[in-house]
Amino acid sequence: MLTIYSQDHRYQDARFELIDGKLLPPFENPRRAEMVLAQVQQAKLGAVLPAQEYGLEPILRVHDPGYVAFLQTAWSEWLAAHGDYDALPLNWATRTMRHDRVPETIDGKLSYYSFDAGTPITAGTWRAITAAVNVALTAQQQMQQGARSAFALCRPPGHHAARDFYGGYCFFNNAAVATEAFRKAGAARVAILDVDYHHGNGTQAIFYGRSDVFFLSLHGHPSQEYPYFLGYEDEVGVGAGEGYNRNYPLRWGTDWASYQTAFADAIQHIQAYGPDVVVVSLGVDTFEQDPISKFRFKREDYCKIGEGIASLARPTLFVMEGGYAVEEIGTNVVNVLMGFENSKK
Ligand code: OKP
Ligand code: ZN
Repeated sequence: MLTIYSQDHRYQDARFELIDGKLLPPFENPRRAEMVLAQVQQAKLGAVLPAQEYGLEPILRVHDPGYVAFLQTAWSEWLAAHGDYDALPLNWATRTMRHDRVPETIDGKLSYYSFDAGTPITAGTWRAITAAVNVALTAQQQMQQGARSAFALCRPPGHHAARDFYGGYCFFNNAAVATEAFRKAGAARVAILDVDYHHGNGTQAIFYGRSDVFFLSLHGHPSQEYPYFLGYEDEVGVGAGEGYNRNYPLRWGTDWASYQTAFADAIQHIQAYGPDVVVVSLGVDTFEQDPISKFRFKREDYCKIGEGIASLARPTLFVMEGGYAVEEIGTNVVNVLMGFENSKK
């Protein structure tokens, strides 16, 4: 399997992350992608190719122009207002407040366009997030040119980012941009399977009213786990999209034995949908040693994820999302990809 990688992910390198009331070294850091790349090379998964440039047009098929423009200048505006510190919002428009006015100042715009305070904007954020999209689009183009599968080693991740807001370490929704590129290239139906520990709220929201993209997610139950306000079972899509969204919220402590029924159900629904392409939002923060998550996956369980996806026998794009047990992240990701490769027919 081909891997697409860009070193420019290193430009997203925050000084700290606000978590559990503490300022800690960021869980979402450059070593994550470096460890995955090292394992891809060690396991001889296949060639590693650099990303091509695609500009803003494919991003604007998913994201709001005002949001994209905000991200492009957010750092310089923050730097001018406050100096060389990571940019973070501190309040949000909750119930009874207005969502129909975009504030003029950088602090107001950070609040308007985000949903958490755990996602710092830094000097290099724009460069890193455009590179991550280009990684996903390069992988998509390789498949358009005939590759049966590819691994987009994106960083930062994307599945929490919606049309016009960021959060959960995510700014541009890499998987959603690749999905729209597949549609533009002629795929009639795309299924997105999100196996990251956290619900892919951004991806769900982007495709919620559509039947041409079927979103399925297995994740920590929103009554216990981030992002808390989306990811319940009764979210089935709306209008033309009704029936094309499926959530499998699972409780803290879920291990492979209690995951596999939901996983098999998701695989069966994807096969019944008959997609031209499967996009996998691949997070390995389901791992038992993950520092911010509460599932109990073991190393070898990741092979079974890959095997289950391979049983679909469809063109498959893997897009990197979360995973914060940095020492093991590469092994776990490569176990999914090798499980897929080794059980292909
Ligand atoms: C991004 B991805 C845990 C706080 C979690 C944000 C997590 C973002 C995960 N106590 N904060 O889905 O891996
Ligand atoms: Zn996650």
